[in-house]
Amino acid sequence: MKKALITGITGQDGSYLAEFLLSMGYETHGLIRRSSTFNTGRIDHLYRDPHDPDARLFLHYGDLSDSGQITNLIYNIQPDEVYHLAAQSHVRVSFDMPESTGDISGLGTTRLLEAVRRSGIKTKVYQASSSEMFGDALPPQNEETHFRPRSPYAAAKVYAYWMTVNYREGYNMFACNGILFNHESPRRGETFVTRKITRAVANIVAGKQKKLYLGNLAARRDWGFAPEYVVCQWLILQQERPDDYAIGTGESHSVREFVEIAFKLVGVDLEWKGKGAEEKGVVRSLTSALSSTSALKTGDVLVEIDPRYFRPTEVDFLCADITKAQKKLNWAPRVTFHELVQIMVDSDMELAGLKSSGDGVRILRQKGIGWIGEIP
Ligand code: NDP
Ligand code: GDR
Repeated sequence: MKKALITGITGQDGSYLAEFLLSMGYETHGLIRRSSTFNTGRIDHLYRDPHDPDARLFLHYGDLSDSGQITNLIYNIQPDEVYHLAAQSHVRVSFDMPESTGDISGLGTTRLLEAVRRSGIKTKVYQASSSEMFGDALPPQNEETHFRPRSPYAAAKVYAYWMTVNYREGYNMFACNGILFNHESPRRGETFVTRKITRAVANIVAGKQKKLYLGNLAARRDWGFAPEYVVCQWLILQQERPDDYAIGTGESHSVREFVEIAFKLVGVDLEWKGKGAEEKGVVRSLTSALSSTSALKTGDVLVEIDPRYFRPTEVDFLCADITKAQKKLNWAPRVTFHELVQIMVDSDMELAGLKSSGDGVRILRQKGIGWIGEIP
């Protein structure tokens, strides 16, 4: 039985990856941080009492700032594969916490690579690199595009990227970078823009929230569906040679488009009024079903700009060129942008206590995305 260690197992990607690796028969270990309240909500459904002879998921306390414990875990577990996903992953927050972001998202990778090197164990390492590293490099971006990081987070990830390449070349380690473009899901953290939008849409329809406050509506991102991307993380480590891959959809959309589609899916047609920080999303019309079941009415202002969400330096336009991944990993995304929004809106409608369209689940069934039956 192969053994894997996932750092960041309690996060969006870590939880889907754990599900995937367990379904592939792996003994799966995860690094978790001690916190004063439970932080394992995304993986609780996978957990079994470790005394259970069939248990294959094991959690270990640790922190990326603690190299002793990381070294310890590598020695004790002797994993075949390490998926290094843990990071301070919020770009806006990295401007408030540049030093600790560098420590965790940058140096954390060095601590892990060094632990693997010193252990002498032939462990393959996946580094969660990011399209944010491209910064203001023109789209489409691929493995050859120069990095021009525009945030403390991106700068830390560029450092981690090069350390991964360095350990591969210097010590002959099987160490790879997946340069993943934005990927989302019902399990996405609530402060990332997609989830913030779908959650707000559902709460506004449910009468639990009045408005959605956002920052830069013009930013364009290449948004894909997270469960499909964790398969790539695994595929990257199954290749004959270690290498780096850009993973995305090859399509880019603005935050504004995401907002419009999400509202449209629940029956709200929005129009935009004003410019810049004064721009507002106003109800142009509602479906008759929605006008009879909610307190919403034409002319309501549902979206406003709050400059607090602007970043000192923004990444304007990301769009992936995935030629290499298509060719070498034989991978292509199946869930489209519109379907992604549908899946997330449906899930948040249900969380808000409302009936969803059911189309999100239908899409997943249709596409045969089976192993993530419990997607939300
Ligand atoms: P999340 O923010 O959902 O998860 C981050 C994980 O890192 C959590 O498990 C968190 O633990 C853990 N973590 C944070 N700080 C530490 C620390 N000091 N020690 C140990 N663990 C820590 O991120 P995603 O799942 O979305 O992303 C996974 C990785 O991929 C990240 O490195 C991210 O930067 C990168 N990435 C993500 C993309 C995306 O679009 N999602 C795109 C490209 C790269 P806790 O639950 O306790 O907070
Ligand atoms: P990003 O994701 O910074 O691309 O990093 P995020 O969803 O935070 O922002 C995407 C774009 O939306 C704009 N935006 C807002 N963002 C947030 N969070 N909140 C708002 O209210 C808001 N309004 C507009 C942002 O300015 C930005 O342009 C994510 C993370 O998962 C990283 O860890 C990962 O590396 C990259 O994706 C690829």
